[in-house]
Amino acid sequence: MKLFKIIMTENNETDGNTVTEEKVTAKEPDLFKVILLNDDFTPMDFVVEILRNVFHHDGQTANEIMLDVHEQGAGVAGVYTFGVAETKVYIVNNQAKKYQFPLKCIMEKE
Ligand code: TYC
Repeated sequence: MKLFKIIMTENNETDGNTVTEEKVTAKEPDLFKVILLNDDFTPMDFVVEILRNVFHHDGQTANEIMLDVHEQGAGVAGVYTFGVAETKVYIVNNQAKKYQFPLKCIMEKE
């Protein structure tokens, strides 16, 4: 979905008349980082599976991101438009809850 910004400008013509112009410019949508938070209990394999299945990372990248979260406390799983980010956050938190792991996922505007 593309959003558009409409800019109204007023030009003063040489004859003294004023014409109002409408300029339409494309506006890129806001982007949101989907962030995984570390905890001491969620198994590493579970986080890797989440990164593969929900964020479509390959095995090696999923493992690298998981280890980064494990070592740094938090890490970016992906960057998406609002609705996609919101859905992924919901899926991750829902899966964690289902398997009774404390894994938490949040989103943050870029
Ligand atoms: N720290 C967890 C462990 O040692 C692994 C882990 C990684 C948990 C990333 C959450 O987002 C996370 N089992």
